[in-house]
Amino acid sequence: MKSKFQGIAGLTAGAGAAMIGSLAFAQERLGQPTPGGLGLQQAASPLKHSAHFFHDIILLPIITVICLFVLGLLIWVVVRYNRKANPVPATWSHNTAIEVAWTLIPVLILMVIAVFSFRLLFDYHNMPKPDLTVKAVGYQWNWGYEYPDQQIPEYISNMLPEDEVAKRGLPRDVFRLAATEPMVVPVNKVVRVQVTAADVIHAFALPAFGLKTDAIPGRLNETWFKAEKVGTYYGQCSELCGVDHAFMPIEIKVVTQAEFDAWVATKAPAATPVAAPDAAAAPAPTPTAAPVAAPAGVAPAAPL
Ligand SMILES: [Cu+2]
Repeated sequence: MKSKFQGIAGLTAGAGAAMIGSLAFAQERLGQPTPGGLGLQQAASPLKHSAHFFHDIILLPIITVICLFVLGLLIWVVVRYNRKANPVPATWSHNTAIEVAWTLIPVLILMVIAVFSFRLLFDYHNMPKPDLTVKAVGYQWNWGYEYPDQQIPEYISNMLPEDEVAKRGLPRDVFRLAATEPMVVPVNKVVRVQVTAADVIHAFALPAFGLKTDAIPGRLNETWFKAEKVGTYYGQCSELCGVDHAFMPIEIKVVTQAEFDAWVATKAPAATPVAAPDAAAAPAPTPTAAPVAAPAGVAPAAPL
């Protein structure tokens, strides 16, 4: 029996060490998942810090204490009240004090959780004054990004093919996370993301910023983030949207204000032709020249 307990203790210690090890490793990876990682992704925005606090400081201790308490009760009942230890069971039922306690205590626990949960919800809801607005539109199966204030028309962000990942010198791990053209935003600026979809329901999600907002056709949802560090951050569509749901990643590149301004200049409407959502199916953009006028005296053709 003793060796069994030693085995369980060893397993627990091993799992704990593995957990600490992977958490330490996860620290090295900002903006992307870690193979074998545990817990939430490293935070890179105020909302994600609040989410970490709610999960790590409020929920996890409460869950752990409840699990250990219930486990202790089960073990106590099994050991103390099995047929051998307690051959003649008591015949009473109901205990008012216990029934009041097991109703009130969970209510109090839920109230504590609710207070912190609402505080986090309000953090999401109370967006500070935005410095920048980006419209993200979900399509089957890519994302379109538009910057109305900068006059940047919508451009399409597809999944980066595997050979292109290698060509760009990116680590193999970011295949299916990296995109052909990322969303680009300046660091330490409040970015308002307006989220919608053109066909089915998608979801705009990026763990490091704590983003997860449904993209619903005919509805404009809003979320926000303020990236704290320059870098590349990855997310994915998080609503099962069809056969290529797994292949519409979200890449957000956070740069300095100067780099952002330079990028905006390259994306100015004069420099880049407007990318249609479905470039293959859409007709080529027509030149902005005035429509050809019908020669004088010739009646325009009747519509068919
Ligand atoms: Cu999707």
